[in-house]
Amino acid sequence: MPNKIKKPTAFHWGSYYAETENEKLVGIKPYEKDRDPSSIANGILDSIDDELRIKVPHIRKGYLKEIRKELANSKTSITGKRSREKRGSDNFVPVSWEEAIDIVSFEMNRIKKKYKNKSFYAGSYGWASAGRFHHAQSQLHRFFNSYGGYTKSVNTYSYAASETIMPHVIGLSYRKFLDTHTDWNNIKDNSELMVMFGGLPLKNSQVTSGGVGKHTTKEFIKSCEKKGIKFINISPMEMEADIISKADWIKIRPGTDTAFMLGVAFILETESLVDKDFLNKYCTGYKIFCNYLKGTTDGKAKTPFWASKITGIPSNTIYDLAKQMSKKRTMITGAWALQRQQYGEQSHWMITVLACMLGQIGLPGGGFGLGYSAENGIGNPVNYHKWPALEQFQNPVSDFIPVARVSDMLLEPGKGFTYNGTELKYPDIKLVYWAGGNPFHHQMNLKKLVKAFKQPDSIIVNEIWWNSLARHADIVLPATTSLERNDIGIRHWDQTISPMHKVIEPIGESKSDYEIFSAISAKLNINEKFTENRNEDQWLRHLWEEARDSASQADFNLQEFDKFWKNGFQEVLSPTKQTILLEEFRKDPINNPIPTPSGKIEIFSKTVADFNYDDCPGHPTWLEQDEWLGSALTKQFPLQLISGQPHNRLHSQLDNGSESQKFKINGREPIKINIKDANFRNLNNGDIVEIFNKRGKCLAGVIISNEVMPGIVFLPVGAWYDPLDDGSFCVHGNPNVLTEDIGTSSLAQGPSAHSTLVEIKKFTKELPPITIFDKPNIINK
Ligand SMILES: Nc1nc2c(c(=O)[nH]1)N[C@H]1C(S)=C(S)[C@@H](COP(=O)(O)OP(=O)(O)OC[C@H]3O[C@@H](n4cnc5c(=O)[nH]c(N)nc54)[C@H](O)[C@@H]3O)O[C@H]1N2
Ligand SMILES: Nc1nc2c(c(=O)[nH]1)N[C@H]1C(S)=C(S)[C@@H](COP(=O)(O)OP(=O)(O)OC[C@H]3O[C@@H](n4cnc5c(=O)[nH]c(N)nc54)[C@H](O)[C@@H]3O)O[C@H]1N2
Ligand SMILES: [Mo]
Repeated sequence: MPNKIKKPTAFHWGSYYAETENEKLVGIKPYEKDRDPSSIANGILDSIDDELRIKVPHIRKGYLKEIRKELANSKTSITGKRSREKRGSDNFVPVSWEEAIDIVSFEMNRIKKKYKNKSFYAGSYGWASAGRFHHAQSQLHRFFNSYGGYTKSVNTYSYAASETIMPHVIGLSYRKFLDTHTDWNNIKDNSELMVMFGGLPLKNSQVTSGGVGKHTTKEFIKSCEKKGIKFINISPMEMEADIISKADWIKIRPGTDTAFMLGVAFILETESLVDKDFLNKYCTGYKIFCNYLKGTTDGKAKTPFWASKITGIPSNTIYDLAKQMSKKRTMITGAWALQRQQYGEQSHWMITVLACMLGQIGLPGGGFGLGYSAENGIGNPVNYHKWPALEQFQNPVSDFIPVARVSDMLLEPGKGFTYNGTELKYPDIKLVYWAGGNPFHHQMNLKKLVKAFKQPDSIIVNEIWWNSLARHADIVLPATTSLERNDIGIRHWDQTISPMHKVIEPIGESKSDYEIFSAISAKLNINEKFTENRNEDQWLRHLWEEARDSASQADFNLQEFDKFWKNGFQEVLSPTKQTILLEEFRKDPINNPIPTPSGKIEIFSKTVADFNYDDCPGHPTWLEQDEWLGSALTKQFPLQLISGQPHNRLHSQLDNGSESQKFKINGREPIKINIKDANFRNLNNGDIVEIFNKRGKCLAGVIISNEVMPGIVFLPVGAWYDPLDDGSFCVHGNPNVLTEDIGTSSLAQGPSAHSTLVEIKKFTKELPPITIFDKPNIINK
């Protein structure tokens, strides 16, 4: 009889039972209470022990040769000479853990002595895996803070522009803002109209950072439709949620939402549909904004006709929508994608202003929300609770970068940049340490990143698979997946607590990030500080005890650790009341002011205006992006590329697994294109095309689809970067060879991926092979 065992676990995309037979992973079955489980999990079954797993430490050949020589003569000749040109193309040499740890600690020591801690970059953005303890970034930051600190990164790729501007507008931290979104039950019971900029991308609600217990978003959308709520999708794309909700589709040119909303605002103002009492009592700066709206300040009234020319939407549609919105209990939603573009700050701010003009903020089913369905957690009814996390210690280094500015930092040390009212300089980075993220997936303009990665002396990476990041490193340390270690899955947007059992032994000699940093910290004499003398089991018990303490303070109980571990998934924190964004403020703005300078919602922000940024003025403003469907560049590159999230994986994770691979076309990532644009270019389903602009090109397989409007193509992110030539040509379909690496504005400096124009043609030459799923060249010395 095979020995079949089933154990609970959790991923960002759900809670599951992992099944093993004779200690091999054979199945992944969803948690029985999850009625809408995600199939992303299937991708782990055939990738967990595939030939791309990194099984032992590896060091790039040229680097190893130099550093071995230095180590041998370390008393006489520490030159610090590190050749970098072959990064990304060199052979790799397997080494023992002992030697790898010796080399890492030698290099860290050398750089700390010579250049100080600010020359370490451990901003290391990325989603890593679910689990409170083995969270790669937390481990990395704790490790570096134990060693005197590092240059860090701030904000996210997800919503940098929004998370920087919104605190100026509504005062709340972004975390608090997202936590207190009006919940789906409240929307279902009270809303009449949902006006959605960027729709509700249901494919995205398969995940929540830290994990999902039960997927609920689809059910909520269905029940809202059944209740008779009217949905309007203003987007370049129509997706599953729009079909389920029977949404009307208003096709908008990407990047023009602010102009569209100004057109709506113009009608509200000129037809006296504005809630004046709300604006007086709860907002500041409407008058200044209104001067802009009516054209007093710039000579251009933002009429529906004006908006129509920019957005491509008929003026009467804009007019009708304004009327409808003013008559109904209206929830306005904005996708995060709206602000992942140049001047991305404007659209989310303008959504807030529009909601202020309607005066329904703080009322049941009214107001606005940003990111519904971007993750299952947004608006998921749950009693929010602050859970304990691994202590990361204080970072003594004050240098930081806005996260998406990583290439600029590496390429231009010492150069000045602005961020949220401050003027800063890029530090001179000598060592980059990445754990739990993949910049060769997430960074705009990959050719530039390849160049940037050639700047520092050393690049160290903890990775699971031989993806493009591992191949661009000097030292590659093999990390375990979450199925090869014990952990605890808890997240504040979800009611399910998951014990995450170790299911199989680590593949090869891979180690958890905790074990890796414990080993290095022993060499650096910071082991006690880093580990506090606890092993994995002791840490889990310690964190669980902290969770129990915080639970009892919040008046609920958690079982003792051993029972929790044995009993499996637990449901906690069911909500006692519905959440409405800014409800307390609405009820009593004098006693519950919001923490903006005025205590009110800032339609005009003096703080932002005083920063004097042309690219982010003091109130929401229509600013024309360098690349959009109305720009002169469309003569050369007439299509706008939306590189959104993939439905069948999380970013680049599990792209080597079957769940991602089965959708590839001739091995290439699929690109969606409207029939008109396909016919014009003589393209058919299944053709391989070259997508190109002045920055780069990539190949992809054609899907003709009426989900995308004419003028738009949709190529998901996450195909493992498989470069040819100088790095600007990806034969597999990574859209980030095409995207521009510019900040959203001087304010947030966020990523601007969606502001990208391209052209497409059939690829008629011999297809270059995909090589990223073959092992890199590994030699034995
Ligand atoms: N063009 C374009 N680009 C984009 C976006 C876009 O819309 N368009 N979206 C952006 C957004 S919103 C985001 S959030 C980013 C996402 O970018 P990332 O978060 O960097 O992408 P992931 O593929 O999730 O990378 C996670 C990496 O961690 C590794 N990993 C997983 N678990 C562990 C672990 O326990 N230990 C270690 N050491 N490693 C582990 C995985 O193998 C994987 O390589 O991409 C951004 N990039
Ligand atoms: N399956 C899966 N789910 C994920 C992820 C994943 O990798 N896989 N990643 C997660 C992460 S890290 C994040 S940050 C979220 C991201 O969540 P989002 O940023 O919301 O997701 P996107 O898929 O980039 O875009 C959502 C929609 O916005 C539309 N859109 C793009 N530009 C514009 C515009 O200018 N105007 C209008 N009106 N609409 C526009 C797109 O057509 C798309 O339909 O998703 C999360 N969910
Ligand atoms: Mo994200």
